[in-house]
Amino acid sequence: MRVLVLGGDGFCGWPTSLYLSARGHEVAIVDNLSRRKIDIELETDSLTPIRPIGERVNVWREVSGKSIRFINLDLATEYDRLTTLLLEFRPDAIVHFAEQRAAPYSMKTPSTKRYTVDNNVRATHNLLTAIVDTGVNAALAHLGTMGVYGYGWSGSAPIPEGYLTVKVPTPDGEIERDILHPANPGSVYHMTKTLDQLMFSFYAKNDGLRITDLHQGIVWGTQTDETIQDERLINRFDYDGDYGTVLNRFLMQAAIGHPLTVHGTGGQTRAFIHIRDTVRCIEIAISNPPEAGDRPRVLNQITETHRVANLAKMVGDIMGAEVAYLPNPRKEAEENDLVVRNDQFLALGLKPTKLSEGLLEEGSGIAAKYHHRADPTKIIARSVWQAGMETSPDLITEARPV
Ligand code: NAD
Ligand code: USQ
Repeated sequence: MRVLVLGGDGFCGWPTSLYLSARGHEVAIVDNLSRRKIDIELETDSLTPIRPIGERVNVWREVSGKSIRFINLDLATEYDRLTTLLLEFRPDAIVHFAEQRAAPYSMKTPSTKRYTVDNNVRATHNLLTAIVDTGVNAALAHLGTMGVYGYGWSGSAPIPEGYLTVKVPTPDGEIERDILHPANPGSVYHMTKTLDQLMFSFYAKNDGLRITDLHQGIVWGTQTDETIQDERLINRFDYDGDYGTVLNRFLMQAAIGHPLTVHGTGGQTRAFIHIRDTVRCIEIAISNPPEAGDRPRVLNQITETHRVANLAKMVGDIMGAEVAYLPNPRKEAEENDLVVRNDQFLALGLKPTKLSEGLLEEGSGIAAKYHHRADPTKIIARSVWQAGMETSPDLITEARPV
Protein backbone atom coordinates (compact mmCIF):
# COMPACT_ATOMS: atom_id res chain seq x y z
CA MET A 1 0.00 0.00 0.00
CA ARG A 2 0.97 3.63 -0.38
CA VAL A 3 0.69 5.00 3.15
CA LEU A 4 0.87 8.65 4.18
CA VAL A 5 1.90 8.93 7.83
CA LEU A 6 0.87 12.31 9.24
CA GLY A 7 2.94 13.13 12.34
CA GLY A 8 5.53 10.55 11.28
CA ASP A 9 8.40 12.25 13.15
CA GLY A 10 6.71 11.68 16.53
CA PHE A 11 6.92 9.04 19.25
CA CYS A 12 4.28 6.74 17.68
CA GLY A 13 4.61 7.94 14.07
CA TRP A 14 8.34 7.30 13.57
CA PRO A 15 8.34 3.62 14.62
CA THR A 16 5.08 3.09 12.70
CA SER A 17 6.63 4.56 9.53
CA LEU A 18 9.64 2.24 9.84
CA TYR A 19 7.47 -0.80 10.61
CA LEU A 20 5.26 -0.20 7.57
CA SER A 21 8.28 0.50 5.35
CA ALA A 22 10.01 -2.68 6.56
CA ARG A 23 6.91 -4.64 5.63
CA GLY A 24 7.02 -3.43 2.05
CA HIS A 25 4.56 -0.51 2.12
CA GLU A 26 5.52 2.71 0.31
CA VAL A 27 5.65 5.29 3.09
CA ALA A 28 5.71 9.10 3.02
CA ILE A 29 5.89 11.12 6.24
CA VAL A 30 4.21 14.50 6.72
CA ASP A 31 5.23 16.48 9.79
CA ASN A 32 5.71 20.17 10.60
CA LEU A 33 8.24 19.34 13.35
CA SER A 34 6.11 21.24 15.88
CA ARG A 35 6.84 18.66 18.58
CA ARG A 36 10.59 19.37 18.32
CA LYS A 37 9.83 23.12 18.52
CA ILE A 38 7.72 22.66 21.66
CA ASP A 39 10.72 20.95 23.31
CA ILE A 40 12.72 24.11 22.58
CA GLU A 41 9.93 26.27 24.05
CA LEU A 42 9.78 24.10 27.19
CA GLU A 43 13.60 23.99 27.42
CA THR A 44 13.58 20.21 27.54
CA ASP A 45 14.44 17.39 25.16
CA SER A 46 13.84 13.73 24.46
CA LEU A 47 15.88 11.62 26.88
CA THR A 48 17.08 9.66 23.88
CA PRO A 49 19.19 11.55 21.32
CA ILE A 50 16.77 11.64 18.37
CA ARG A 51 18.35 12.68 15.08
CA PRO A 52 16.95 15.27 12.64
CA ILE A 53 14.29 13.78 10.38
CA GLY A 54 16.47 14.14 7.25
CA GLU A 55 19.20 12.06 8.88
CA ARG A 56 16.65 9.55 10.18
CA VAL A 57 15.31 8.76 6.71
CA ASN A 58 18.83 8.63 5.20
CA VAL A 59 19.96 6.14 7.87
CA TRP A 60 16.83 4.05 7.24
CA ARG A 61 17.73 3.89 3.54
CA GLU A 62 21.30 2.80 4.45
CA VAL A 63 20.08 0.16 6.90
CA SER A 64 17.08 -1.24 5.03
CA GLY A 65 17.54 -0.21 1.40
CA LYS A 66 14.05 1.35 1.55
CA SER A 67 13.12 4.97 0.95
CA ILE A 68 10.76 7.07 3.02
CA ARG A 69 9.87 10.48 1.69
CA PHE A 70 9.55 13.41 4.15
CA ILE A 71 7.33 16.45 3.55
CA ASN A 72 7.49 19.36 6.01
CA LEU A 73 3.89 20.54 5.97
CA ASP A 74 1.52 22.03 8.57
CA LEU A 75 -1.81 20.24 8.25
CA ALA A 76 -3.63 22.93 10.19
CA THR A 77 -2.57 25.84 7.97
CA GLU A 78 -1.30 24.58 4.60
CA TYR A 79 -4.45 23.23 2.97
CA ASP A 80 -3.42 23.79 -0.66
CA ARG A 81 -0.11 22.00 -0.22
CA LEU A 82 -2.00 19.13 1.40
CA THR A 83 -4.38 18.69 -1.55
CA THR A 84 -1.45 18.87 -4.00
CA LEU A 85 0.36 16.18 -2.03
CA LEU A 86 -2.71 13.91 -1.92
CA LEU A 87 -3.19 14.20 -5.68
CA GLU A 88 0.47 13.46 -6.32
CA PHE A 89 1.06 10.62 -3.80
CA ARG A 90 -2.46 9.08 -4.11
CA PRO A 91 -2.29 7.18 -0.81
CA ASP A 92 -4.26 3.96 -0.28
CA ALA A 93 -4.19 4.68 3.46
CA ILE A 94 -3.56 7.72 5.63
CA VAL A 95 -2.51 7.37 9.27
CA HIS A 96 -3.22 10.55 11.26
CA PHE A 97 -1.00 11.03 14.33
CA ALA A 98 -0.46 14.78 13.76
CA GLU A 99 -1.94 16.52 16.79
CA GLN A 100 -0.72 18.21 19.98
CA ARG A 101 -1.01 15.23 22.28
CA ALA A 102 -0.08 16.22 25.85
CA ALA A 103 -2.92 16.86 28.30
CA PRO A 104 -0.69 18.90 30.71
CA TYR A 105 0.63 21.08 27.85
CA SER A 106 -2.95 21.64 26.68
CA MET A 107 -3.87 22.94 30.17
CA LYS A 108 -0.75 25.04 30.78
CA THR A 109 -1.79 28.54 29.61
CA PRO A 110 -4.56 30.20 27.61
CA SER A 111 -2.16 30.20 24.68
CA THR A 112 -1.46 26.42 24.84
CA LYS A 113 -5.20 25.72 25.24
CA ARG A 114 -5.96 27.75 22.12
CA TYR A 115 -3.04 26.28 20.19
CA THR A 116 -4.16 22.73 21.00
CA VAL A 117 -7.72 23.36 19.78
CA ASP A 118 -6.63 25.36 16.71
CA ASN A 119 -3.99 22.84 15.72
CA ASN A 120 -5.87 19.61 16.34
CA VAL A 121 -9.32 20.54 15.14
CA ARG A 122 -8.08 22.35 12.05
CA ALA A 123 -5.59 19.59 11.16
CA THR A 124 -8.30 16.93 11.30
CA HIS A 125 -10.89 19.02 9.47
CA ASN A 126 -8.45 20.10 6.75
CA LEU A 127 -7.56 16.46 6.19
CA LEU A 128 -11.19 15.34 5.89
CA THR A 129 -12.02 18.20 3.51
CA ALA A 130 -8.91 17.48 1.44
CA ILE A 131 -9.81 13.79 1.04
CA VAL A 132 -13.28 14.77 -0.22
CA ASP A 133 -11.97 17.68 -2.33
CA THR A 134 -9.34 15.58 -4.15
CA GLY A 135 -11.45 12.43 -4.39
CA VAL A 136 -8.50 10.22 -3.43
CA ASN A 137 -9.71 6.81 -2.39
CA ALA A 138 -7.73 6.56 0.84
CA ALA A 139 -8.86 4.84 4.05
CA LEU A 140 -8.11 6.97 7.10
CA ALA A 141 -6.89 5.63 10.45
CA HIS A 142 -6.80 8.27 13.19
CA LEU A 143 -5.17 8.04 16.58
CA GLY A 144 -7.78 8.91 19.15
CA THR A 145 -7.65 8.23 22.84
CA MET A 146 -9.24 6.19 25.61
CA GLY A 147 -9.65 9.52 27.42
CA VAL A 148 -12.70 10.42 25.26
CA TYR A 149 -14.79 8.04 27.39
CA GLY A 150 -13.77 9.63 30.69
CA TYR A 151 -13.13 7.62 33.83
CA GLY A 152 -15.65 6.13 36.22
CA TRP A 153 -18.82 7.24 34.35
CA SER A 154 -20.03 3.69 33.71
CA GLY A 155 -18.74 2.19 36.97
CA SER A 156 -17.63 -1.38 36.46
CA ALA A 157 -19.43 -1.76 33.09
CA PRO A 158 -16.88 -2.48 30.34
CA ILE A 159 -16.13 0.44 28.01
CA PRO A 160 -17.49 -0.59 24.59
CA GLU A 161 -15.66 0.07 21.33
CA GLY A 162 -16.96 3.52 20.50
CA TYR A 163 -20.70 2.99 20.48
CA LEU A 164 -23.22 2.40 23.21
CA THR A 165 -26.61 0.77 22.64
CA VAL A 166 -29.31 2.84 24.35
CA LYS A 167 -33.08 2.68 24.62
CA VAL A 168 -34.88 5.89 23.64
CA PRO A 169 -38.39 6.37 25.06
CA THR A 170 -40.87 7.53 22.36
CA PRO A 171 -44.67 7.97 22.44
CA ASP A 172 -44.85 4.68 20.50
CA GLY A 173 -42.61 2.76 22.88
CA GLU A 174 -38.87 2.34 23.24
CA ILE A 175 -36.55 2.28 20.27
CA GLU A 176 -32.97 0.99 20.38
CA ARG A 177 -30.13 3.10 19.01
CA ASP A 178 -26.35 2.84 18.80
CA ILE A 179 -24.87 6.20 19.75
CA LEU A 180 -21.31 7.41 20.15
CA HIS A 181 -20.35 6.77 23.77
CA PRO A 182 -20.96 10.01 25.72
CA ALA A 183 -17.88 12.23 25.51
CA ASN A 184 -16.35 12.98 28.88
CA PRO A 185 -12.92 14.55 28.27
CA GLY A 186 -10.59 15.36 31.16
CA SER A 187 -8.43 18.02 29.45
CA VAL A 188 -8.51 20.43 26.52
CA TYR A 189 -6.37 17.92 24.60
CA HIS A 190 -8.82 15.08 25.26
CA MET A 191 -11.66 17.44 24.30
CA THR A 192 -10.12 17.91 20.82
CA LYS A 193 -10.27 14.14 20.32
CA THR A 194 -13.99 14.15 21.14
CA LEU A 195 -14.48 16.91 18.53
CA ASP A 196 -12.55 14.78 16.02
CA GLN A 197 -15.08 11.98 16.60
CA LEU A 198 -17.99 14.20 15.55
CA MET A 199 -16.15 15.28 12.41
CA PHE A 200 -15.52 11.63 11.54
CA SER A 201 -19.21 10.73 12.00
CA PHE A 202 -20.26 13.57 9.71
CA TYR A 203 -17.76 12.90 6.92
CA ALA A 204 -18.42 9.15 6.97
CA LYS A 205 -22.16 9.80 6.68
CA ASN A 206 -22.08 12.68 4.21
CA ASP A 207 -19.15 11.74 1.96
CA GLY A 208 -18.73 8.02 2.51
CA LEU A 209 -15.19 8.41 3.86
CA ARG A 210 -13.74 5.19 5.25
CA ILE A 211 -12.55 6.07 8.73
CA THR A 212 -11.15 4.07 11.63
CA ASP A 213 -10.75 5.86 14.96
CA LEU A 214 -8.27 4.09 17.21
CA HIS A 215 -8.97 4.83 20.86
CA GLN A 216 -5.49 4.26 22.11
CA GLY A 217 -4.38 3.91 25.73
CA ILE A 218 -1.12 5.25 27.18
CA VAL A 219 1.79 4.05 25.07
CA TRP A 220 4.90 2.84 26.88
CA GLY A 221 8.27 1.44 25.81
CA THR A 222 10.68 3.08 23.38
CA GLN A 223 12.18 0.81 20.80
CA THR A 224 10.80 -1.48 18.12
CA ASP A 225 12.56 -4.08 15.94
CA GLU A 226 13.24 -1.32 13.42
CA THR A 227 14.31 1.62 15.62
CA ILE A 228 16.78 -0.64 17.42
CA GLN A 229 18.75 -1.39 14.24
CA ASP A 230 20.92 1.74 14.45
CA GLU A 231 21.32 4.25 17.25
CA ARG A 232 20.54 7.04 14.78
CA LEU A 233 17.04 5.54 14.33
CA ILE A 234 16.28 5.70 18.06
CA ASN A 235 12.74 6.66 19.06
CA ARG A 236 11.95 9.66 21.26
CA PHE A 237 11.50 9.24 25.04
CA ASP A 238 9.60 12.03 26.76
CA TYR A 239 10.15 12.25 30.51
CA ASP A 240 9.29 15.88 31.36
CA GLY A 241 6.24 16.89 33.42
CA ASP A 242 4.26 17.96 30.35
CA TYR A 243 4.95 15.29 27.72
CA GLY A 244 6.28 12.32 29.69
CA THR A 245 3.61 9.68 30.26
CA VAL A 246 3.27 7.83 33.50
CA LEU A 247 4.92 4.43 32.99
CA ASN A 248 7.87 5.68 30.93
CA ARG A 249 8.35 8.43 33.53
CA PHE A 250 8.45 5.86 36.35
CA LEU A 251 11.03 3.77 34.46
CA MET A 252 13.20 6.82 33.86
CA GLN A 253 12.79 8.11 37.41
CA ALA A 254 13.80 4.74 38.87
CA ALA A 255 16.87 4.69 36.64
CA ILE A 256 18.16 8.08 37.81
CA GLY A 257 17.39 7.77 41.53
CA HIS A 258 14.26 9.96 41.47
CA PRO A 259 11.29 8.93 43.63
CA LEU A 260 8.36 7.73 41.51
CA THR A 261 5.93 10.64 41.12
CA VAL A 262 2.45 9.31 41.89
CA HIS A 263 -0.22 12.03 41.59
CA GLY A 264 -2.61 11.91 44.54
CA THR A 265 -3.41 8.45 45.85
CA GLY A 266 -2.49 6.69 42.60
CA GLY A 267 -6.00 5.18 42.50
CA GLN A 268 -6.36 6.30 38.85
CA THR A 269 -6.71 3.28 36.55
CA ARG A 270 -5.61 3.72 32.96
CA ALA A 271 -5.27 1.59 29.82
CA PHE A 272 -1.83 0.83 28.35
CA ILE A 273 -0.24 -0.50 25.19
CA HIS A 274 3.41 -1.14 24.29
CA ILE A 275 4.82 0.79 21.32
CA ARG A 276 5.52 -2.55 19.55
CA ASP A 277 1.79 -3.28 19.63
CA THR A 278 0.89 0.26 18.51
CA VAL A 279 2.76 -0.27 15.24
CA ARG A 280 1.13 -3.68 14.68
CA CYS A 281 -2.33 -2.31 15.42
CA ILE A 282 -1.88 0.41 12.80
CA GLU A 283 -1.07 -2.11 10.09
CA ILE A 284 -4.03 -4.26 11.15
CA ALA A 285 -6.31 -1.20 11.07
CA ILE A 286 -5.28 0.02 7.62
CA SER A 287 -5.55 -3.52 6.25
CA ASN A 288 -9.15 -3.84 7.51
CA PRO A 289 -10.87 -0.53 6.72
CA PRO A 290 -14.63 -0.09 6.87
CA GLU A 291 -16.66 0.12 3.65
CA ALA A 292 -17.75 3.45 2.17
CA GLY A 293 -21.10 4.30 3.78
CA ASP A 294 -20.25 2.57 7.09
CA ARG A 295 -20.11 4.62 10.27
CA PRO A 296 -16.54 5.20 11.54
CA ARG A 297 -15.06 2.01 12.91
CA VAL A 298 -13.86 2.47 16.49
CA LEU A 299 -11.26 0.11 17.92
CA ASN A 300 -9.98 0.33 21.49
CA GLN A 301 -6.22 0.12 20.98
CA ILE A 302 -5.18 -1.13 24.42
CA THR A 303 -3.83 -4.36 25.81
CA GLU A 304 -4.13 -4.03 29.61
CA THR A 305 -5.26 -1.71 32.41
CA HIS A 306 -3.37 -0.78 35.58
CA ARG A 307 -3.80 1.40 38.61
CA VAL A 308 -1.07 4.07 38.79
CA ALA A 309 -0.12 3.17 42.40
CA ASN A 310 0.28 -0.50 41.42
CA LEU A 311 2.53 0.43 38.51
CA ALA A 312 4.68 2.52 40.86
CA LYS A 313 4.91 -0.39 43.29
CA MET A 314 5.84 -2.82 40.52
CA VAL A 315 8.55 -0.54 39.08
CA GLY A 316 9.72 0.40 42.61
CA ASP A 317 10.04 -3.26 43.65
CA ILE A 318 11.93 -4.29 40.52
CA MET A 319 14.25 -1.25 40.34
CA GLY A 320 14.54 -0.52 44.04
CA ALA A 321 12.96 2.97 43.82
CA GLU A 322 10.96 4.88 46.46
CA VAL A 323 7.44 6.07 45.70
CA ALA A 324 6.46 9.72 46.38
CA TYR A 325 2.76 10.58 46.70
CA LEU A 326 2.52 14.15 45.34
CA PRO A 327 -0.28 16.72 45.14
CA ASN A 328 -2.23 15.97 41.95
CA PRO A 329 -1.96 18.90 39.50
CA ARG A 330 -4.95 17.57 37.52
CA LYS A 331 -8.69 17.59 38.17
CA GLU A 332 -9.48 13.89 37.85
CA ALA A 333 -11.19 11.16 39.87
CA GLU A 334 -8.93 10.04 42.70
CA GLU A 335 -9.88 6.48 42.03
CA ASN A 336 -11.69 4.66 39.21
CA ASP A 337 -12.27 1.20 37.84
CA LEU A 338 -11.62 0.58 34.17
CA VAL A 339 -12.67 -2.44 32.18
CA VAL A 340 -12.20 -2.02 28.43
CA ARG A 341 -13.33 -4.17 25.51
CA ASN A 342 -10.67 -4.75 22.87
CA ASP A 343 -12.27 -7.73 21.15
CA GLN A 344 -11.88 -6.35 17.63
CA PHE A 345 -8.08 -6.16 17.63
CA LEU A 346 -7.84 -9.59 19.26
CA ALA A 347 -10.17 -10.99 16.58
CA LEU A 348 -8.06 -9.32 13.88
CA GLY A 349 -4.97 -11.16 15.14
CA LEU A 350 -3.25 -8.87 17.68
CA LYS A 351 -1.10 -10.87 20.11
CA PRO A 352 -0.74 -8.48 23.05
CA THR A 353 2.68 -7.66 24.48
CA LYS A 354 1.93 -7.55 28.20
CA LEU A 355 3.86 -5.63 30.81
CA SER A 356 6.66 -7.89 31.92
CA GLU A 357 9.85 -7.59 33.85
CA GLY A 358 11.96 -7.95 30.68
CA LEU A 359 10.27 -5.06 28.95
CA LEU A 360 10.36 -2.89 32.04
CA GLU A 361 14.09 -3.53 32.25
CA GLU A 362 14.57 -2.58 28.61
CA GLY A 363 12.97 0.81 29.33
CA SER A 364 14.98 1.29 32.42
CA GLY A 365 18.17 0.31 30.51
CA ILE A 366 17.53 3.07 27.98
CA ALA A 367 16.93 5.56 30.78
CA ALA A 368 20.15 4.49 32.51
CA LYS A 369 22.15 4.77 29.27
CA TYR A 370 21.00 8.34 28.63
CA HIS A 371 20.65 9.52 32.24
CA HIS A 372 23.20 12.29 31.61
CA ARG A 373 20.67 13.93 29.28
CA ALA A 374 18.01 14.17 32.02
CA ASP A 375 17.28 17.53 33.64
CA PRO A 376 15.85 16.81 37.13
CA THR A 377 14.17 20.24 37.23
CA LYS A 378 11.89 19.17 34.33
CA ILE A 379 10.48 16.09 36.04
CA ILE A 380 7.79 17.41 38.38
CA ALA A 381 4.46 18.08 36.60
CA ARG A 382 3.71 21.78 37.10
CA SER A 383 0.89 22.38 34.63
CA VAL A 384 -2.23 22.70 36.83
CA TRP A 385 -5.83 22.18 35.71
CA GLN A 386 -6.96 25.30 37.62
CA ALA A 387 -5.04 28.33 38.89
CA GLY A 388 -3.92 27.92 42.48
CA MET A 389 -3.63 24.11 42.54
CA GLU A 390 -0.61 22.93 44.49
CA THR A 391 2.43 21.24 42.91
CA SER A 392 5.47 19.56 44.41
CA PRO A 393 8.93 21.14 44.64
CA ASP A 394 11.79 19.37 42.83
CA LEU A 395 12.71 16.14 44.60
CA ILE A 396 16.33 15.77 43.47
CA THR A 397 18.93 18.13 42.05
CA GLU A 398 21.17 15.69 40.21
CA ALA A 399 20.45 12.57 38.11
CA ARG A 400 22.45 9.62 39.49
CA PRO A 401 22.31 6.32 37.59
CA VAL A 402 21.18 3.51 39.91
P1 NAD B 1 4.06 13.22 19.21
O1 NAD B 1 3.84 14.62 19.66
O2 NAD B 1 5.36 12.56 19.54
O3 NAD B 1 3.85 13.12 17.62
C1 NAD B 1 2.93 13.92 16.92
C2 NAD B 1 3.64 14.44 15.66
O4 NAD B 1 2.69 15.23 14.91
C3 NAD B 1 4.82 15.34 16.00
O5 NAD B 1 5.97 14.91 15.32
C4 NAD B 1 4.37 16.74 15.56
O6 NAD B 1 5.44 17.53 15.10
C5 NAD B 1 3.34 16.42 14.47
N1 NAD B 1 2.31 17.46 14.29
C6 NAD B 1 1.53 18.02 15.24
N2 NAD B 1 0.72 18.95 14.70
C7 NAD B 1 0.98 18.95 13.34
C8 NAD B 1 0.48 19.69 12.26
N3 NAD B 1 -0.44 20.65 12.41
N4 NAD B 1 0.96 19.43 11.00
C9 NAD B 1 1.92 18.49 10.82
N5 NAD B 1 2.46 17.76 11.85
C10 NAD B 1 1.99 18.00 13.09
O7 NAD B 1 2.84 12.35 19.75
P2 NAD B 1 2.70 10.76 19.84
O8 NAD B 1 2.93 10.35 21.23
O9 NAD B 1 3.45 10.12 18.74
O10 NAD B 1 1.15 10.62 19.55
C11 NAD B 1 0.68 10.47 18.22
C12 NAD B 1 -0.84 10.45 18.20
O11 NAD B 1 -1.30 9.36 18.99
C13 NAD B 1 -1.45 11.71 18.79
O12 NAD B 1 -2.56 12.11 18.01
C14 NAD B 1 -1.90 11.28 20.17
O13 NAD B 1 -3.02 12.01 20.57
C15 NAD B 1 -2.21 9.81 19.99
N6 NAD B 1 -1.99 9.04 21.22
C16 NAD B 1 -0.76 9.02 21.83
C17 NAD B 1 -0.59 8.28 23.00
C18 NAD B 1 0.71 8.23 23.74
O14 NAD B 1 0.75 7.67 24.85
N7 NAD B 1 1.80 8.78 23.20
C19 NAD B 1 -1.68 7.56 23.53
C20 NAD B 1 -2.92 7.61 22.88
C21 NAD B 1 -3.06 8.35 21.72
N1 USQ C 1 0.39 10.46 36.51
C1 USQ C 1 1.02 10.26 37.71
N2 USQ C 1 2.34 10.59 37.80
C2 USQ C 1 3.05 11.07 36.74
C3 USQ C 1 2.40 11.26 35.51
C4 USQ C 1 1.06 10.95 35.43
O1 USQ C 1 0.43 9.82 38.70
O2 USQ C 1 4.24 11.34 36.91
C5 USQ C 1 -1.03 10.11 36.39
C6 USQ C 1 -1.89 11.24 35.85
O3 USQ C 1 -2.31 12.12 36.88
C7 USQ C 1 -3.02 10.46 35.20
C8 USQ C 1 -2.34 9.18 34.69
O4 USQ C 1 -1.12 9.07 35.43
O5 USQ C 1 -3.96 10.07 36.14
C9 USQ C 1 -2.02 9.17 33.21
O6 USQ C 1 -1.27 10.34 32.86
P1 USQ C 1 -0.34 10.33 31.56
O7 USQ C 1 0.35 11.64 31.48
O8 USQ C 1 0.49 9.10 31.54
O9 USQ C 1 -1.41 10.14 30.38
P2 USQ C 1 -2.51 11.12 29.78
O10 USQ C 1 -2.40 12.50 30.27
O11 USQ C 1 -3.83 10.44 29.92
O12 USQ C 1 -2.12 11.18 28.23
C10 USQ C 1 -1.42 10.14 27.53
C11 USQ C 1 -0.95 10.72 26.21
C12 USQ C 1 -2.16 11.12 25.37
C13 USQ C 1 -3.09 9.93 25.22
C14 USQ C 1 -3.48 9.35 26.58
C15 USQ C 1 -4.19 8.02 26.44
O13 USQ C 1 -0.11 11.84 26.41
O14 USQ C 1 -1.73 11.55 24.09
O15 USQ C 1 -4.25 10.29 24.54
O16 USQ C 1 -2.26 9.04 27.31
S1 USQ C 1 -5.43 7.80 27.66
O17 USQ C 1 -4.85 8.12 28.98
O18 USQ C 1 -5.83 6.43 27.60
O19 USQ C 1 -6.49 8.74 27.35
